[in-house]
Amino acid sequence: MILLVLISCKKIQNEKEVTLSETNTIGFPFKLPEKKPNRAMSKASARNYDAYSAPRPSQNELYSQFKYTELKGFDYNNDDGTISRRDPSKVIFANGKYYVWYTHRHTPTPPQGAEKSNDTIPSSDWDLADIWYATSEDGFTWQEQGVAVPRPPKPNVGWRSVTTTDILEWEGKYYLYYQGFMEASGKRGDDCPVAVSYADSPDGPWTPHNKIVIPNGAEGEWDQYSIHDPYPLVYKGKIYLYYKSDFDGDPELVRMQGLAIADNPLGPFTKHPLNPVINSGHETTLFPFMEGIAALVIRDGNEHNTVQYAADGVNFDIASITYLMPNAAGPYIPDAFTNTDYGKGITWGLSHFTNATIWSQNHAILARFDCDLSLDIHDPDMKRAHEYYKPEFYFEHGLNEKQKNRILKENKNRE
Ligand code: AAL
Repeated sequence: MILLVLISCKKIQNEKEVTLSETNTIGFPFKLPEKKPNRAMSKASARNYDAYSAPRPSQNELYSQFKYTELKGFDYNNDDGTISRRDPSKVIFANGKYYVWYTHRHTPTPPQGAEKSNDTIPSSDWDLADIWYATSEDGFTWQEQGVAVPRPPKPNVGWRSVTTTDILEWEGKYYLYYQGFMEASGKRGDDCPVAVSYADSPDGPWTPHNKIVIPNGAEGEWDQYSIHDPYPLVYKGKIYLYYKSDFDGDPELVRMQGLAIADNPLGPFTKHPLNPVINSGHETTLFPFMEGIAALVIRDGNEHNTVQYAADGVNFDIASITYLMPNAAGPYIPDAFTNTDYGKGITWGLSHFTNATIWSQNHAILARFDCDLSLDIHDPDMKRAHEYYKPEFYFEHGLNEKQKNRILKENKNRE
């Protein structure tokens, strides 16, 4: 009986498929239809209309290339690894200039790993760090202003290192969220909760709240150890704070992103029951877009190198696939805190390059990225779906010794 139904369904299905495809009496049109044509379509042809806001990347508002500019104004002590600047916040415009905050490490030596670390020797590039800030007239040349949030005295949250900060403007006051380390990163993983400091002016002074505002998850939960890259936006009249966590344990950490929501910058924050809401990516970068939230999902996970979109700020889909995405991007988002119901998107920001020279001088540098993920501009030179890399660029990404030996062995076995 069951077999009969299956055969008849298959038959119906086959019949249906047969009949549908039979409707395609002519081939797919030469001129790419702007709208989804009413014809039988393969999954891929249908997806080109269902999954993207336009059938061409050049017309897809959430597709962009990324262009990079070296910044002026930051000294890295001849790149000897003793000075590092990384994980920039979102850029804001206030008092007629741009502001950015970032992790600043100035230590006697480059990072030496958890074993060799001590009160002055850093374990990692973001160990023994404080949060500094800089301002700029044009976003290319920056004036470093100095420390904004120093490490608090022991045993306050963040006494070992305060890093990876991001800014929120709420009811005329400013809030800096940051990772607060209570031990050298790497001793027991990159474990830390999130803390916050507040001020009436972007120039400070900043008052530490000295309490954990985004706690680690319960034992056994995905975010039980690390709450990283706190990233607040104002959305639907509330604070939507996205964050990353590293889980599943070493050696191959899994990175995903979650959401915590609050009505007050000092909390309580409620973690969204559907967390994680983004299944890939590393540092968090998101912005209001149309009635929803868009996200840059950079490295790590099946959906790395994608721009994603959630019309509700929670359920993200891939909106485009791109490349050379900015690491730890802090965009300039004019409507990040305006509680907009129709976000306009982004065109530039700051990002970082880690291990800017060699591991023995391990340090990171800040850089500027530009893109066209904005409804207000249309820059065709940002919307090309290909880059012509020189052979050297590919040969730089060469085989390692282990791979070469494997191939040599395979060749030997073939003889
Ligand atoms: C970055 C961020 C967090 C991590 C470390 C410093 O990429 O994800 O800040 O803790 O790496």
